[in-house]
Amino acid sequence: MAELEGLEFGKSDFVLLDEVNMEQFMENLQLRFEKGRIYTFIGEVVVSVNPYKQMDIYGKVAIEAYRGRELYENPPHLYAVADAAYKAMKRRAKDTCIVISGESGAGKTEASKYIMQYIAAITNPNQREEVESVKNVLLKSNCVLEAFGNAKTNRNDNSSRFGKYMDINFNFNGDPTGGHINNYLLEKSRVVQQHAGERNFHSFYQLLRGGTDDMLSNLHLQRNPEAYVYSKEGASVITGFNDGSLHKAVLSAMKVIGFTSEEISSIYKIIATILLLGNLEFECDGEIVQLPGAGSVSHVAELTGTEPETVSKALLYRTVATGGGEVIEKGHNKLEACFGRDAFAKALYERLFAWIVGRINTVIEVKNYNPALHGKNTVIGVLDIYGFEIFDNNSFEQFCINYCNEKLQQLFIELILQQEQEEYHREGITWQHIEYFNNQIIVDLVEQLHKGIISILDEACLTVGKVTDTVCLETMNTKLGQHPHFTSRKHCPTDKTMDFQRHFRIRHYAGDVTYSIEGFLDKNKDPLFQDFKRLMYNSADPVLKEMWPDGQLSITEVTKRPLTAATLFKNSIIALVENLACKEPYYVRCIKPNDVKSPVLFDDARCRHQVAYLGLLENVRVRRAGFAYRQPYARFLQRYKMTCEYTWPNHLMDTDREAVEAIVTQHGFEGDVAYGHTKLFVRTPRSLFTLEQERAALIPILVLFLQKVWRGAL
Ligand code: AD9
Ligand code: MG
Repeated sequence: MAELEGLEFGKSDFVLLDEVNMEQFMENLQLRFEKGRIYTFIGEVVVSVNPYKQMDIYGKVAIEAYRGRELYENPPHLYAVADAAYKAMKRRAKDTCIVISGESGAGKTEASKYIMQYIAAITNPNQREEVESVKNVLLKSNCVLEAFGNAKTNRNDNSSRFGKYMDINFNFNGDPTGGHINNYLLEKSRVVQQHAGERNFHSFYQLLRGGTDDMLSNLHLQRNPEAYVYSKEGASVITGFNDGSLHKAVLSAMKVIGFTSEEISSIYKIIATILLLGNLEFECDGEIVQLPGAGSVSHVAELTGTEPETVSKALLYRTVATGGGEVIEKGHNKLEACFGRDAFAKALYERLFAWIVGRINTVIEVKNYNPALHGKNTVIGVLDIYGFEIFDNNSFEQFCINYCNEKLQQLFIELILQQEQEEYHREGITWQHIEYFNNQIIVDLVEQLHKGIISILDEACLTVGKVTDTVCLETMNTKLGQHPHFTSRKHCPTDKTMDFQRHFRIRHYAGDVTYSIEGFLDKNKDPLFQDFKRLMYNSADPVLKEMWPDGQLSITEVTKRPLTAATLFKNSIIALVENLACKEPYYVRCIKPNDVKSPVLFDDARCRHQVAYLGLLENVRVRRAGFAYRQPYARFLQRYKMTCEYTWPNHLMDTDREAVEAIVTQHGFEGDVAYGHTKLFVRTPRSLFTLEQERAALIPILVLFLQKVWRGAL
């Protein structure tokens, strides 16, 4: 609370602002940032501003200060939220989740790591070996996933290019027993192409810069990333990471997790294969396309446990089934061959990443858990998913990422704003309605069946014959032209910033984003010739083979059209949101203070924009107008009846509500509560804090008393 920190650091809860308006909010945010107070509460929500410098606030002393304490007892911190989620899980056997949101570079991944470290630090006081090992794997998995799933972008040197949701399971003691990681839409297009100044995934540079000479020579690689088409962009960029030493850290993390040396060797063979594939060039001899670099093909064959001839064949031809059921081989033209090679490289990486996640899951999944023996298995979920992205050129990936952010914002609105207001209404509590923007309309624009953008894309992908990106854009313009969040020629025919042949624009909750339609259909269809799948399925390398089970189908068996990338993503995000919605949510809202990674610059306009679109002001208003805590009368009574002479051990009043009133009156905070139909609402945490303290002081006395009764001493 502000009093704990001193007012020179500003208000530590935005709820305490004199007036809730943008000016005061920004003033407080800036003051706290400049004073090194990067966290501020809005009730139970933590607002975090990326400090862009190491802060001495995460050590053992801090962990001890937050451990087991109530949210409002200490200055705002990620640890306070982590502890609240943990306590709810342990005390009330509630599944909880911590949703970390904010734009790219705002500090989500760092926050998720601190939260996990905190949970690891406060659990397993008895140092039980099996629990320590689970914790170790959970922590080490970050290092591996970041190596393979993160990359330098123009927004963030260590940008997560996949979404991550991690469940940590706990036994009745509150110790971690295992976990599960879900990954969402890895940005695989980065494997073959990066924007100027950006890099491929860290893993490529780590191997090239950190692998031993022997290792690289066995993988037929040169040390220099500039030697490879797929890694040369950004190869010389200094990122502040030491790729070489990180490679060693990743290797050691993989060993701790339990990857065998054969598995680790297969992983790096795949990385090497991808780099070599990228350097393969095709030559045209009339109509016929050839591969002049026979050496590289044999290296690819060696690394993938296949034969050079079959590799060449898969790169140059595709097998097709004719209408009459005949199977023929069709030679590629140069463009098709390049497209096939790149699609193969992307798929290799995507499957490798999914396999790594799956492999970690097999190690951490809860085994032999018997609820009858061990009590209810509870869960804390931590969501660290890519932030809202606006680039100069926004493509299919940004479209998916921003759609995902719309869904999460929708969940936030539903859980924090809407439900809050609806509950007051239901409970008959006087309440002034707060206006906020409900982004459901944008979610519908993207995902609605038959009418939404994803449906239009899918339809274009399924149409036989050549539907081009431009034709698909035309359909969108026709079908969605009237939509208030879809900018088309109809809306602004004179807008010079848009080329209506190539662009469409969505008015997202976080701002307008202009997408370039180019490549949308290919990325959505995500085709990969069956020949590559079969090639990999027939690999002598068991790890690689395991990643390609669909390669066993022959071309005549591949009849069913696979779901498109956008639909698969949509389904996974809907499932994610459903999963989050049934947990008790805790929120960390991250803000990026500037675009130049400066620890001192507070870019007012940039921050103001984020505060606005994250809906933080509405959040404060709802919170301020509302009540911090609420509990059904019976539960409140159960917990605090010992603190009041009229209710202990049992009350004699007509209803639980009356008994609760007696407790409230005895402690003198009548002015701080409201009585709903079924629940008590408490406005400030302080009242509850007093009760908690009193209860905590009484429990040992009570225990002593009961022990004496049992022993017959009384
Ligand atoms: V993205 O959507 O994955 O591109 P994030 O995850 O929001 O993004 P990230 O956590 O990676 O951002 O933070 C970006 C950088 O800011 C980090 O690499 C750190 O250099 C810096 N950062 C963020 N949070 C902290 C912090 N609490 N202390 C110190 C921080 N530095
Ligand atoms: Mg991240």
